[in-house]
Amino acid sequence: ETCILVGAPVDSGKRRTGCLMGPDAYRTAGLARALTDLGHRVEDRGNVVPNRNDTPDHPKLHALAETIGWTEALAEASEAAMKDGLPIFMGGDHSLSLGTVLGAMRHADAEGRPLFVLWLDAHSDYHTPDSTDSGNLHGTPLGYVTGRPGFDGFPAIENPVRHDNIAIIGLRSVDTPERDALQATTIQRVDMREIDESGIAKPLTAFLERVEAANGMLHVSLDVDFLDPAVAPAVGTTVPGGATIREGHLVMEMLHDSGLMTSLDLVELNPFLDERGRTAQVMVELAASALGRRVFDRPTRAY
Ligand code: DIR
Ligand code: MN
Ligand code: MN
Ligand code: MN
Repeated sequence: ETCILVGAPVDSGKRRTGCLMGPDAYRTAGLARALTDLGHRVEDRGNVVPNRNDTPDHPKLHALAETIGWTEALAEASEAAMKDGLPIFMGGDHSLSLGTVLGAMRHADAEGRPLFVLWLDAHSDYHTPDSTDSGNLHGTPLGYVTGRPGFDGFPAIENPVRHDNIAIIGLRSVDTPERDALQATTIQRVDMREIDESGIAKPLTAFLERVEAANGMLHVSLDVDFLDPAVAPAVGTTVPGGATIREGHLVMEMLHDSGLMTSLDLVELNPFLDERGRTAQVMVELAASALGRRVFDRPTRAY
């Protein structure tokens, strides 16, 4: 496999700064080396630069123009990287997925295949610019790519990701307007209670079977706060009661075994909040599991 590392030092999607240091933290934690050790070819394309954008300041939305500029630039970088291999976007806050998923959508359209999205996150990120209370656009990418209204100034969504093609796993902080909107869709919503009751493999297996049956492409977006803050503290929006390290690795190993993942975001790491880079290291280990690291070979695939 050719892994294409793309730095996306996006810090405009919320008010607390520091995610701009994410790409270099992943480089320092040895992401490229972990992947070459697994036998992959690795190309680091450096960091994307946002387009210039002159949209005026918005009374509620934080850093709207900058986020539009990132969305345009990252959509192009994403579409281009997907032609050449499996892109791993080193974030950057979650607003970077406005662009990376858009690029994946364009690539999938060109290939004539449906795009599926797996969102690993404490939050649902299903807001629109109208429904968000915080004004933080990192809470909106799933609203954007599914074609919800209100994204004035952003690239138009021509062929939205279908609700049936999305799973969100790890949920435990969903704002009321998101909750109401989500419950009216067929998006697969896996909250921590479901994980506690049935295990994380069962809902993931059901989702991957749907991806495979549709010959879909699969974009995976891994938010640091999917994990419990005890093991991954370096994120601005920690929510207690998250996934364990082993649940994280199981998801990643199953993704690898499925052979279905075609692009990956690593988002919301804020190295400024970390202690000796430990959260960056955890994210690198998870990425390695998604790209084939295992304890022993398995005779059959796990999903
Ligand atoms: C929250 C935060 N729902 C908001 N979202 C986060 O500001 O709209 N997503 N942190 O990962
Ligand atoms: Mn391709
Ligand atoms: Mn998120
Ligand atoms: Mn989150």
